[in-house]
Amino acid sequence: MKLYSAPGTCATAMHIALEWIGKPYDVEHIDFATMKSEDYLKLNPSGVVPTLVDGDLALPEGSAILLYLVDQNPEAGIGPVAGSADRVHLHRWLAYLSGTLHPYFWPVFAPMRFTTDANGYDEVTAAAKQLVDKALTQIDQHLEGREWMVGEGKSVADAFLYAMASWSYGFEKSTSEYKNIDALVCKLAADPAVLKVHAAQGTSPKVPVAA
Ligand SMILES: N[C@@H](CCC(=O)N[C@@H](CS)C(=O)NCC(=O)O)C(=O)O
Repeated sequence: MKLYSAPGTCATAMHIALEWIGKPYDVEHIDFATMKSEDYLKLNPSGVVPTLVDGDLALPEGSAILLYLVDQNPEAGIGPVAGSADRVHLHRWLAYLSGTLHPYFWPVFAPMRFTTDANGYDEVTAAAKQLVDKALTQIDQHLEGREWMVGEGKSVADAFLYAMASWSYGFEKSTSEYKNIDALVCKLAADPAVLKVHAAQGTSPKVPVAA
């Protein structure tokens, strides 16, 4: 099994999941130019990370990869298995993280993709930060009185949130201000598997890396 990733990106979550599973895997960190190369576009037509390659399967989309890893490794305890009561909540939160929170960050990191007005980047960034705040507030409220995003134990949804929450530690309203999210991030930042992923990436917990 091989994961294509890049340091500090959402693919950090899939890398953490592979560490939690504990079976052999390869990870290749690629840069933005390689993501747009002809060979890589055959694996991931969007030209982004993550992509998981498992035999003949080349699977893009972070949430699909996380569900695949849960289903292929039911004994690993990295998320509710198909058919269990909590499984629907795993779908819900992976969809929210990949479909709502993640896209809200993009205009902050790449405002030029969201306006044709070269003088309008500050406004795009400011508006996107308000959306990030809205989504993080909703997640923080969900975490009130809970230890983990889904069910009673850590899951791939926590790893996915961990990866994205790291992006806003440098914002005017830092991730630290969402106390339940920050508590979850701090817990995972002490997880040996997470520390191993940071070491492989050359990154550190809570230090923002532009996605
Ligand atoms: N919908 C995709 C989005 C993945 C994505 O945007 N990945 C970012 C890193 S966090 C990326 O590789 N961006 C490169 C680019 O947009 O050029 C998913 O959930 O896997």
